[in-house]
Amino acid sequence: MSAPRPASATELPSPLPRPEGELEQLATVWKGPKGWRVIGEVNNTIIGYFYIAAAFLFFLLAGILGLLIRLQLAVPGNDFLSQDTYNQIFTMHGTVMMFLFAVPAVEAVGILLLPQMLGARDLPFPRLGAFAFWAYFIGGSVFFCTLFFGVAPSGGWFMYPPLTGTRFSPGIGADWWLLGIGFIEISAIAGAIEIIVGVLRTRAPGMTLARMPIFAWTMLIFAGMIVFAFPAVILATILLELERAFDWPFFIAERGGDPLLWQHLFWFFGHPEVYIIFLPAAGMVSMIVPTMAGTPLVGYRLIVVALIAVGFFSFGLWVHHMFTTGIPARSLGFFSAASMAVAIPSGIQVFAWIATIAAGRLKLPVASLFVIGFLVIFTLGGLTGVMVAMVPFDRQAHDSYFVVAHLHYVLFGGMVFPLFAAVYYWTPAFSTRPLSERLGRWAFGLIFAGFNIAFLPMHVTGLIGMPRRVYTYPAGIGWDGLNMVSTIGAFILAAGILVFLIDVARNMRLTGSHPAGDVWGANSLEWLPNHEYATRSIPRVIERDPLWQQPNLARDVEAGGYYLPGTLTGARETIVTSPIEAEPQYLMRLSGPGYAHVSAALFTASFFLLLTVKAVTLAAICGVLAVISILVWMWDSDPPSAGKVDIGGGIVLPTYASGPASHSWWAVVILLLVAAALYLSYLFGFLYLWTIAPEGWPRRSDLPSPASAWLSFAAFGFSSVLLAGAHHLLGRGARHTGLLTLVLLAGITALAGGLALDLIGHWRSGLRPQASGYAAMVYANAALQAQIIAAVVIIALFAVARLLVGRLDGSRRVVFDVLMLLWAYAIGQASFGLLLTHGFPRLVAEP
Ligand SMILES: [Cu+2]
Repeated sequence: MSAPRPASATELPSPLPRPEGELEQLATVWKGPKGWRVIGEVNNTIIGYFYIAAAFLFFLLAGILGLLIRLQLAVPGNDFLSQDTYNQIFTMHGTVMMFLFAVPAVEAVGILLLPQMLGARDLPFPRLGAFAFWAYFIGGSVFFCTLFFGVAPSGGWFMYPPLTGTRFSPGIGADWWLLGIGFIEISAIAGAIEIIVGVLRTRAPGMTLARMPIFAWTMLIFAGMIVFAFPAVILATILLELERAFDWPFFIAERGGDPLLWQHLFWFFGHPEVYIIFLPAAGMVSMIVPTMAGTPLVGYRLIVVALIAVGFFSFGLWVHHMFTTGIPARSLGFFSAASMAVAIPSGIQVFAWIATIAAGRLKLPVASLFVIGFLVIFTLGGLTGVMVAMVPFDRQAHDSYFVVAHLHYVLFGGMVFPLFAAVYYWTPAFSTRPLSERLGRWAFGLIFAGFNIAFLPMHVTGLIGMPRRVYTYPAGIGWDGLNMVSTIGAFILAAGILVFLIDVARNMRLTGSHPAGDVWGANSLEWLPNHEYATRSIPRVIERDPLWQQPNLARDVEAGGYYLPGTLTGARETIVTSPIEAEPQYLMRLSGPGYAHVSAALFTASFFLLLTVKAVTLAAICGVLAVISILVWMWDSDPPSAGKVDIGGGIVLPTYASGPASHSWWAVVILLLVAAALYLSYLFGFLYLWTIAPEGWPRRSDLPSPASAWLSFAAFGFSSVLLAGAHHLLGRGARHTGLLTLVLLAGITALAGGLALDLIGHWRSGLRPQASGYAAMVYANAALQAQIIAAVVIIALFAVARLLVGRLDGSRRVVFDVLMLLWAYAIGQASFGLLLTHGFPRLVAEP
């Protein structure tokens, strides 16, 4: 390790002895429920464990499916699995790995590590994090079980129509995918919102953005990418499900739809998805390498820039998955060049790690071995990536085993190896001892060798012509030996994972109260002494590698010498800081354990799953119960101010914030970005179908009379006047409660009425959603507006209820602020929808 520099002067730590009973009180407030009641726990440490365990379970299950695939392909002409079963198994292998393992596993590591790493007691919305976990776990388990009943989806993990339309996939397998995955994406978005607000607003005082650990940077970018990428696939699943359930022909070419629209929407999500998984894994590597090399990370700022560049550019690459679909040559050139260019910022990171290793002396525990394995395998995957980015090569390799090899090198190398490194590295921060070095070396050796034996030959298998997704092949065309080798490799890989499992099981048996702690001589805050309440006091960060540059930090933090050494309001608390400079702003009170968010997750999952099996009445009941659960959960979530408190070091903070300063306001703004991304995806689809199939579009005489659109506009305008009025009235005090209630109710009525008028106009002009891709898009607009408007109506009624019982007023107003934001957004989006579905067709229509 480089010689620790002395800390520069700060006002902390305070030398005062801490008051009697302070520590006991802190521990009591954070003490979690025991026994079965633990399902109500919301503390990130517990939820993080659950999350990681569940993600790993799905990894094992999908891995077993991979082994079944390899068994079937081991010899030519095999009848071990039937063709239909094989199709379900490879579809579920890909789907579960991507949606139920990779993204949740990364989110899980974030939820577990971020608070400690940032110096927060917990992330800002503990119940939202717990809700995201339960929704994912319940929904994912049911989704996986469809395999046992032979009703799993079988159209491949990217679910291309027309194969997945009702004509070629008549059963409910595709519906499971669409509703199940759409739902699990919602849980990923909930987690992403928590992570963004957590990273930006709950860092320890003094941890400016430039001092933030790289892992936190990558989680921030990860979550930001989820916000913009996932809505595209959510929209795609909504459209395809509408087509399957009600025959709205978005993807049916004969009726003015286009199956390629699915591919665009899917890969607009699917390509960034690769980086969504990879960036946090790279962030983990950027934490492990400096510790193991004993020297600060080389090129911190350059890495941050590279990360942002990768995140940004990855949104401009989706068409490279569609090179063989007849895209115009000019676009091919652009997307080909962009795909090769993204190797540059990715390469910057690789070189920064190599430079860091060269600058220090690398210790080689198992965590480092997995990092080296990652560097080798991911670099190879990157190289084949540059190859398939070239259009002529891709034409040959497309849909062959070459691509299967490439994607496993990128995903397994880029994500699973770093994840194993992370588990070996961070176990002592949470467990009484590190994992076994001896078993770990065996696990690494088997996994590394098995992986390469399984996937390296596949490059050749693909190049000599074996297509992916065939369930068997004839003997004697040169594929037999290679496939057998791949199968043997897969089982060696599985043996390595078994060794790892045995090690983890042995480690978990040794329970004890104190984590082993900083066994590697690390530099970041998660290695401070760690309890249920995180650290005893929240440090002031003055350098980028605090544990190296402030040598007494651990001792002083544990002695309560820094901020918030106890509880000031008797609740779970953490400090909210400013987003860039991390200056303390207010004390946030966090929600404790409860069950409403668990029942919300249960009923939301039931709603989607029952809808799949067409149990509409039951689904509706579950939907209502889900909304009620959410409202119960929200009822206590906006406690009144508890006055000003002294967090130590002479800093006095308020205990309440509203408007743009509050963490809730930030969360809602991010939610609105999600909504806007969803609507932009829709706008893309609408215009795309217009450019592809203008013949399905109406003539001017078929369009609804402009009167209905003007009436809708008037209703939305009236609603916005009432919105402004409500805002004004709340500021004027309690005398106006009755009038305010009236204004709110009239405002949401005008909003919903405007949408109804719009729909009536289209319906009366004779337009039916089944008629054409255009018609289906017009009604899809109404469906999207209805979603947002329903949310506004529910929250408005919730606000009215709080107003009437005195839980909402001019100062205790977070719920009201949330309503205002959503309401204003709903008016904007609905008005835009009018322009799009009434104005635009009129503009382009033939007379
Ligand atoms: Cu891609």
